[in-house]
Amino acid sequence: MKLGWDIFCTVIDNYGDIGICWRVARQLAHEHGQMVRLWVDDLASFGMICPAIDPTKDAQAYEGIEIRRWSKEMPSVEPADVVVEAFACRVPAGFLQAMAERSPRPVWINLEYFSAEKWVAENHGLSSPHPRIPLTQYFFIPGLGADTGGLLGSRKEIGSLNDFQADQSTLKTFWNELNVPDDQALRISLFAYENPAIPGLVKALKYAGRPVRLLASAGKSIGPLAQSLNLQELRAGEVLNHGNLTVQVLPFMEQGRYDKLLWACDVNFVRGEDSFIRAQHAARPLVWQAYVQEDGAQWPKIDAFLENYVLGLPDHAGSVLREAWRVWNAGESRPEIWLDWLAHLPEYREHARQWAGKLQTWPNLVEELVKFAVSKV
Ligand code: TRH
Repeated sequence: MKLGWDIFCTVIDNYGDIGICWRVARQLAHEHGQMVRLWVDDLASFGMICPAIDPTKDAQAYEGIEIRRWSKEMPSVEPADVVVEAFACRVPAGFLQAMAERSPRPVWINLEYFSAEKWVAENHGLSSPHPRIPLTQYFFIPGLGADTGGLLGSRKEIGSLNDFQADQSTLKTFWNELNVPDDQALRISLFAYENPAIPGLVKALKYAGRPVRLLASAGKSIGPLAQSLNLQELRAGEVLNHGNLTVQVLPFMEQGRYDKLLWACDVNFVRGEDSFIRAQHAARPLVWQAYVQEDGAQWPKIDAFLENYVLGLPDHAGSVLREAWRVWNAGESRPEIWLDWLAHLPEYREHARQWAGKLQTWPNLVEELVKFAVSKV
């Protein structure tokens, strides 16, 4: 069933909010034939992950999706069949009124952040009637396993991952384009916040006993990375050699290319929400830095995820992984933990492969969204 969708996205901070909305929009349009209009309040951030859009335009179309600047003065438009407020952002009062007056009324969805916590299955799909207007909103919550909103990931893109990872000539071209030599070094991508744990990791990588190339994305992690190399600053394109460790700073790149970086690397350090989910699909060992929330609300999320993720790992490998993730999220500079963790990489690699396979058997976020919307229109 072809439905029209209005997706509203406010960029609170960083790139995850628009990163997720852009994926949802593309998968809806390209894999489910849906008509999507994406409203974004910060087109400059959008332009970072999708340089093909023009951040100065109020309205444009790209990849079959209508992209609209969401500013205070919202034009008067007829709401679509489905209205998605991403991450509890709020549509303007006038638009809400237009939704109430529309016949039939749109399916109104609040798309929440992912969590592996148990409350997700209990709350996913619940409805919340508006106190004054005749509209009901539904909570759509991504999570792990049945009874949740599932995990975000284009079936088409994930389907091409195995071929990409197995095709030496594709990989070679990919690395060439990033000026990364075709050598035997362990390639580790680094996308993190200003994490004080970085110096401890860098120290351990210097003593890893094998060549390592740390591919750091330009952005927040560069300060502590420079500090760990006794430098004032580091710029995109710089390559520094410290014995067995080479540090290379990558420019911030188009989203699809960043996904491929995760597929191509041996290990991925990721953050927030979207890169975290991408790294799980990439079937490679990962370390996650959660977005810090008030009152340490990120810790139950980290624990709940690890509770699921370490299942099936041998006891010692599992506890080393837990400790490494704890240290990384607590911002502790502890080289010895990383040396232990490096020793377990072959087990983590096999485990990551199995985990990625398991994800494919769980609900797919956009497929669930479509089913849900169709059941309510
Ligand atoms: O940027 P983030 O820290 O976003 C976070 C989270 O979404 C968090 O949940 C939210 O509350 C907070 O923002 C406000 O990390 P995340 O989620 O991984 O999003 C990064 C996006 O940027 C993702 O779509 C991948 C993309 N990206 C690129 O397109 N190119 C790049 O070079 C890199 C490094 C990332």
